[in-house]
Amino acid sequence: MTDATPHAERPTAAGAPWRLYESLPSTNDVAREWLADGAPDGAAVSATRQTAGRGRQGRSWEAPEGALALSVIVRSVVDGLLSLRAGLAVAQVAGSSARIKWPNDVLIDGRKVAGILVELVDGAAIVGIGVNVAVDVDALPADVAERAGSLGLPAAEVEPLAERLLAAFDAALALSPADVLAQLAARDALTGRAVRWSGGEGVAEGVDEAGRLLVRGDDGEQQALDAGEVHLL
Ligand code: BT5
Repeated sequence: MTDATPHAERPTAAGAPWRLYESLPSTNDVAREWLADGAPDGAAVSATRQTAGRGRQGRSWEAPEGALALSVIVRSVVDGLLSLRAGLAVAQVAGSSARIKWPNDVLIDGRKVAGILVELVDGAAIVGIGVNVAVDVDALPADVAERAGSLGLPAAEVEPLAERLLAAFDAALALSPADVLAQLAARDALTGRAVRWSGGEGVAEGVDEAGRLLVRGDDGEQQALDAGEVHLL
């Protein structure tokens, strides 16, 4: 449980409730409590700083001053493309140079400016999105700073960007799987890159409608791989 109270509460563009906090341990955890309390589809929690942000597989996510941490409760479209739908939304608000690196990163000039963590709870999803909106990358831990980037916006832009991101995510949820994949293809950071998995090596060739990475093995066969099975070479 968190004792924090939002500094503001207002509707998203789609009319769902949105609770805005200054600082939280993790917006995904607050969203999870709200979900258990019956939060409606599209309900959102945001913070401009996180003290215990989570990445995937037990990794941590740094969200110091100038960060946006946003979690959206999704009850309507819970499919294997959710993380990519969120990535498309981030890329749209981050600008034309933003690229999506399957399964959950958004890069600018090869540097990670955003990460996405989708958690499934009782048939609903909590889509957590961390964006370095105004983060001073050099102030991140050295190993993170090495690969991180920032949108380089002023701190006053964090909440306005969150509002645009929520609207873009709503639009991305309305896309058909085929349209998600078409939009991804225009922003895909992985296609053509060499990858390795437990069964072999090959080249990334896009994503399928279940959200799996398509790879062409050195044997000429195409396979679909889940996140966690693949390493970039
Ligand atoms: C992710 O995990 O990229 C998912 C991050 C999701 C964060 C959001 S914020 C809102 C919501 N609430 C939460 O508690 N979490 C979500 P993963 O692919 O496992 O990447 C984690 C790795 O990214 C770390 O091990 C670092 O190497 C790197 N990293 C950590 N903080 C970063 C940052 N601010 N910018 C760029 N890279 C970072």
